[in-house]
This record gives sequence, C-alpha cells and structure tokens, in this order.
Amino acid sequence: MKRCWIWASWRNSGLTDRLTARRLLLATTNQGKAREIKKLLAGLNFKIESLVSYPEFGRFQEKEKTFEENSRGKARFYSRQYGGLVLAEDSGLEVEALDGKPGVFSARFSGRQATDQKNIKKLLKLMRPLSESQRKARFICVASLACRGQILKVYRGQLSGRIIFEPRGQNGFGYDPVFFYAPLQKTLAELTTEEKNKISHRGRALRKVRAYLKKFPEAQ
Ligand code: ITT
Repeated sequence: MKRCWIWASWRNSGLTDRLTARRLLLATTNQGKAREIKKLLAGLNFKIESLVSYPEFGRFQEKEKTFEENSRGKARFYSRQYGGLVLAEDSGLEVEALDGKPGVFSARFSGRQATDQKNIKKLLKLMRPLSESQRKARFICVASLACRGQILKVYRGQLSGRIIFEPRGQNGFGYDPVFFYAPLQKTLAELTTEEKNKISHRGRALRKVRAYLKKFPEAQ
C-alpha cells in the first residue's frame, strides 16, 4: 500500500509544527462519542481535529446494513477530502429479543427527528412485555482508520449487558441510561467517562486504534 505521509501543513502553524506534527480527523458529529474518543486518544503525538472545522466536507449518508460497512464508508468519504488520517466509527445497540434492533438504526430509531430521549422511550415501550432474562443487549463499535480514500485498519469492540425498565443516571449519551452493566451494578449513565471507557465497546476498539497510532507511520 502507498505510504500515507501526513506530515502536516495545517493552517497557522509554524515551521516546526509543519515538520513534526501529524493530523487526525475525528469524523463524528456526535459530541458524546467525540468526548470519549478524545480521552481515549489523549497524549498521542497527533493534532486531533473535528468535523466542526470542516463544514465544506458535507455529511456522509449511512445506508449500509452492517456497522463495519458504515464505518469503512464514513472513514473513506472524509479521508478523500482531508490531508491526514481519518478516524470514523459506527456503533449501536443490539437487543437479542428484538433480532438485533435497533442495530445500525440506533441513532435514528425514533425517526427523522430522533433524540436520545425519544429513542429510549421507543425502546422501553417495545420491550415492556419482556422479562429480565429476555432483556440481553450489547453495544458494538467498529472503528476505521483511513487515509486518502484507503482503509488502513478496522477494529471492533463490544460490551454485553441488559436493558432495564426505567432510565438511571445522568452521564454519557444515547442509550446509556437504560444499559445496565452487571459487573459494576450500574447503568453506563451512572459511570464517569473514564469508568465507561475502561469497559465500553468504544474503549475496547479505541485502545487498539491507540496502539496502532503510537507506532504510526512505522506500523503501515
Ligand atoms: P456520527 O455518524 O456522526 O459518528 P451518529 O450518532 O449518527 O454520529 P452512529 O450512526 O454510529 O453515529 O450511531 C450511533 C448511535 O448508537 C448513537 O447515536 C447512540 O444512539 C448509540 N450508541 C452508540 N454508542 C453508544 C454509547 O456508548 N452509549 C449509548 N448509546 C450509544
């Protein structure tokens, strides 16, 4: 594969920065994800940028049936427009008794005007008849790194738990208030970002991304 040199020449940087710094675009519009990912990648020798600085890139339309296809598509789409490394991830919740729903539709489960609250409300309503033993669920995260339209690496992480009957906790985002993690006897929304990152699907996938980036570009 063609080597992907990303010694940056980003705006307003000095000569030293241009020669030594490396850029990584976090390709997500979800502030909850971005907060967790920034902590998981803290301290690496990369300038981490966000899509907020690049409104001209437009928005990738997720149309695929799997997390991996969406994740790869998102990473490729933004990396064709960005002169550096791109990290995209597709993630979501799969409920066993609902045949894996909401799955890739997790963000828009309650329709076009979906919010976290509306998604949770719809999920709890659908699951109301289900007993405790029928409430098994898992979060999936597929993280992809790309450069100039080519995928470099794809990593996966998952977390098993169950959906409770009423939301609990104020932290996190998405379905965190209804996702109960038995080993800690808490929902993910009752954990701090650091505690959640230690065990979460995203934490598991991003620690592999981190190990790869630590060795980059030698790792290619
Ligand atoms: P980007 O595509 O811009 O990254 P998005 O929110 O649309 O943002 P996804 O398509 O990957 O991203 O959908 C992820 C959804 O899955 C997210 O909006 C939540 O509803 C749910 N989700 C994923 N990870 C979660 C987590 O750690 N905690 C709670 N809910 C999560």
